[in-house]
Amino acid sequence: AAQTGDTDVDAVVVGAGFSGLYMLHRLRDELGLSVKVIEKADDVGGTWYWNKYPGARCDSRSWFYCFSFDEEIRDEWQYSEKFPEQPEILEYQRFVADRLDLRRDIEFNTEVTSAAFDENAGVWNVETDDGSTISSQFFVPAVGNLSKPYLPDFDGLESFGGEWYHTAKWPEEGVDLSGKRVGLVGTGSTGIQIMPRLAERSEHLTVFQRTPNYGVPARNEPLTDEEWEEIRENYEEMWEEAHASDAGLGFDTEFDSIDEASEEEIDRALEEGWENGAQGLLNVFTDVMVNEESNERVAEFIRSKIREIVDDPEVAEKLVPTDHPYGAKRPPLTYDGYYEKYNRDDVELVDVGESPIERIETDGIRTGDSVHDLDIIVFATGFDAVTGTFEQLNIQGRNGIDLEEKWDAGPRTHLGLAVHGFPNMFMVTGPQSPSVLTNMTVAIEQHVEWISDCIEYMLDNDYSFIEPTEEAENEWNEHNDEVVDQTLFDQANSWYRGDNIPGKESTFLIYPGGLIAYNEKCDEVVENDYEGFELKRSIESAIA
Ligand code: NA7
Repeated sequence: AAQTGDTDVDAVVVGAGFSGLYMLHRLRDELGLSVKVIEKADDVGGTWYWNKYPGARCDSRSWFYCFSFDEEIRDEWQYSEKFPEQPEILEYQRFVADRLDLRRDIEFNTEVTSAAFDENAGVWNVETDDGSTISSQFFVPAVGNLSKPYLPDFDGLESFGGEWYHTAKWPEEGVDLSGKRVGLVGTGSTGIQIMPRLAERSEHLTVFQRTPNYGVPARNEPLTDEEWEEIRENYEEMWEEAHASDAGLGFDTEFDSIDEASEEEIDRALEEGWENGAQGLLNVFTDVMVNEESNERVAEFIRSKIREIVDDPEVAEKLVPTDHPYGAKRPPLTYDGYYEKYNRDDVELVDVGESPIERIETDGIRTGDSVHDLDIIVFATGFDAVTGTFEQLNIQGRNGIDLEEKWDAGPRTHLGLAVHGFPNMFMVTGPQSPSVLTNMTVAIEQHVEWISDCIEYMLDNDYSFIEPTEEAENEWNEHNDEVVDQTLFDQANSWYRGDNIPGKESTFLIYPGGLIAYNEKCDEVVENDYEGFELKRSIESAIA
């Protein structure tokens, strides 16, 4: 084996969410490496540890929002609903961690403050907030895509007389909303999930919406034992289908394009999609994200549904999205009657697209001439997504190359897995990989397996260092640009492109070609002996 020798462990993994847990299992239990996972929180769970806000749920169907790699674990777990709620997903990860005895190699309550590659010794030095440094041969940030919360820099927030919370840092003990006038800022997937709970539990709710979104009902429901029996009977094939599908959920689309069907057939498919819930409406036309006409047909259908549900026509018009194509911003699913809640007398919608939030005052939020009096403000204002999560680790590669600087004009990676200048660093669901455009657990399994197979190949062939070439990285970048140019994604200001963060370069952060094309590309690289990567046996040759 070609381990570099003088290191504390063979691999340091950052994060104990889905990615870090499976990475630890593969490297430790399949390859026999020594691994240390460093986790900021006091438990496993990642995204599902932090996002404890009421109504937090996964928009992927539950039987696919878990691991498939271990048949026993797969068949033993049973989610209680079609779309799992946060506490249950957290419970699932705890179950996996215990079953695979993962906790003993996880250092909880510890934050990585920096990670630097020492090109003289050929090792990674990972510093943590307790003042210690761990050295390792491999460095694997498995930090998810949405782990750096974003709070806009509102003037006057410190003068607010009430309480305020960001949804991604919701307190463990919850928030007492009874009798309170609550303000909700943001109507992305998170705002849409929490809104009905806030409406039900508070005295009065004011929703501050900047951009209306295309909410489609999830049609969440409990899953019975009989339904689970049926799932388990077909689980193997279902998983095969999910792994071989573009979004990791095994859906078939109804029509290739808008011209392929009659008006009646399309109406029927749209109605069915709406009634069936889930991501049904994304699957009516194969070309929904590349053909404006197909897209507009779906968008117009959703607008008509919002107008049907919301009683007050003025409120309905504010909720109807017209500024961007369907799916160009992350299309949210709605739960607990989201649009219906706007028919309540104690719910008010404020259009801050028209009249922006000017400042926060002692009594509440000021927009234009009026102050909206509030006791509690809930910020569902999102994340510095995809790149932000990796950049916050302060990663330095060879010769002090800083990852954040390197990505200043947008991320540069090979396959979203590795970065030129950063030997032996592997990212799980990094920028320019399919990640959040797919069902994350499927994307994670593919990535973790690719990474551990690569490390196994290195050990078997006496290689100590691996790094993608600059040329391969440039090609991957160009390919990403080419694919995204064919889509409608550039017609929205979205976190997919970093547009939500002031000063962040606007560039598409995720591989937009789907899992099928992506997996083929990853397999091809392996078949061609890690084409696009340089493999080295000594540090001298690695930094030459
Ligand atoms: P998102 O999707 O980034 O949503 C953030 C929301 O906050 C969105 O409605 C924003 O409006 C709004 N926002 C952000 N800044 C402001 C200011 N300054 N004033 C008013 N409104 C503002 O984050 P989520 O947490 O909902 O979802 C993230 C992902 O998690 C989700 O897509 C799933 O993949 C899971 P905007 O649309 O920018 O006008």
